[in-house]
Amino acid sequence: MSSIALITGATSGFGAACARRFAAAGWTLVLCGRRQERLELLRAELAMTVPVHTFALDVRDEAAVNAAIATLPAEFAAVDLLVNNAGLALGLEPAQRCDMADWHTMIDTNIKGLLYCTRAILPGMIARDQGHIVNIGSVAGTYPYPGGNVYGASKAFVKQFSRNLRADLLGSRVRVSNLEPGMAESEFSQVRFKGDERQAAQVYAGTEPLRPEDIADIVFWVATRPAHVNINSVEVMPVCQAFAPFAVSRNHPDGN
Ligand code: NDP
Ligand code: 8X3
Repeated sequence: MSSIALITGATSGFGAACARRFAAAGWTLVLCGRRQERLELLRAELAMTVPVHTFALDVRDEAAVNAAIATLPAEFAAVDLLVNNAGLALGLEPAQRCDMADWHTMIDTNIKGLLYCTRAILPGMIARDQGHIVNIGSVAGTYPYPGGNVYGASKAFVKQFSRNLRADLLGSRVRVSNLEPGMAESEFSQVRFKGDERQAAQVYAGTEPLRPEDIADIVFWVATRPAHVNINSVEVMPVCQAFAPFAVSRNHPDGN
């Protein structure tokens, strides 16, 4: 019997690439996201290869998450791998100018949505003493940058929650990993800049960013280590991205 992967945010970017990567290896797929038509296209593409179950889901809706997981068809119910991928950044303004509604959306999706999915899936994994949760964090959860404010903080939550889950799961065979990518080209920047294609394109101009397929390869590698091996975290950037020195303001009135 093939392993079963449930991937949130499968309608685009990393999630869709993960669906294709795991399908290529024969995994059974449970795919969700809000855009039903994208899910249907993905199912049409992949269901010839592997069993695929799709359902429209907004991960911010706790009751909907619980209902969807509780009513998975029997052949899809024993989820071996949860890829908590659904997430987004909104805006790149300094904190004092941010839209509070954007902050709510990021917290509700990146933090609370991930918690709802995890909490709904975990009891089954514990009961079967088998399973793996791969969370999609970000380098933004470790390294601050201007305008990263709540997005980075939400990914710092994902990082520490992943580690704390490992502490709680000690003694079980359930694994937890946090994947922390840097700049990758997907719909991420179109979402961040609310459909401003020009601003989104500028993020990747003149660079060779990570591709969703690069991330899918890493998720697949993390998920296919021997059962006694837990990859705690993977941080990955494109070669064209690196670190800057600390920023220093030189506006002090007593300065030279
Ligand atoms: P995309 O915008 O291409 O994909 C995001 C996915 O999340 C979509 O499938 C979207 O589906 C889904 N999603 C967003 N909100 C919700 C919601 N409320 N309920 C259900 N699904 C939702 O971006 P990426 O593939 O790049 O991003 C995937 C993850 O990777 C995110 O968590 C992001 O923060 C993270 N990441 C991205 C990086 C990058 O540079 N691209 C780098 C590091 C991390 P739909 O709209 O159909 O609901
Ligand atoms: C996305 C990467 O650097 O745009 O998580 O925040 S970054």
